[in-house]
Amino acid sequence: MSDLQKTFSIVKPDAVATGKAGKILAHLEGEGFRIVALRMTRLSQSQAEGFYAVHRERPFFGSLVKFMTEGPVIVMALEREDAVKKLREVMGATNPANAADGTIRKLYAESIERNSIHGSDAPETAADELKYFFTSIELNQL
Ligand code: 3AN
Repeated sequence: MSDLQKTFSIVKPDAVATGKAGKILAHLEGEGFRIVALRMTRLSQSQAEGFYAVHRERPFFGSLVKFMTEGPVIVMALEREDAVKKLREVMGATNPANAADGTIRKLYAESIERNSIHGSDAPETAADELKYFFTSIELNQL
């Protein structure tokens, strides 16, 4: 049995705006994730640019930042065994057209950009992304 691990997730603006946030949270809890910390917020331009800095040379960067700042999002710290890898499985492929049946993106995403959920892609990324949005007290108090 592996140890509990934390990962970072965002319910993106498309999913919040279309009333899918509750279903996505229920889906995550149903897959064994515990919600450790959660906040509704609206990303500023500089917060979104900083968060997606690894993608700044990609052609879709400007559009991605515009999308991520268009409305409220829900940022979350999630915990379970093997959380980083498991969240990526439960989310499904980046492009919902390629996502497996039953995954969150297959069920709820609109397009490769408006794809309803973010999940950290590796344990090191998860640590950085959790720190970007939450204090150590918020991540450890409950
Ligand atoms: P994932 O979210 O599956 O980790 P990344 O890290 O490659 O995928 O991309 C980050 C975000 O950038 C995606 N969630 C999506 O919103 C957007 N994105 C990725 N690829 C494209 C693309 N080809 N066109 C438009 N947006 C994209």
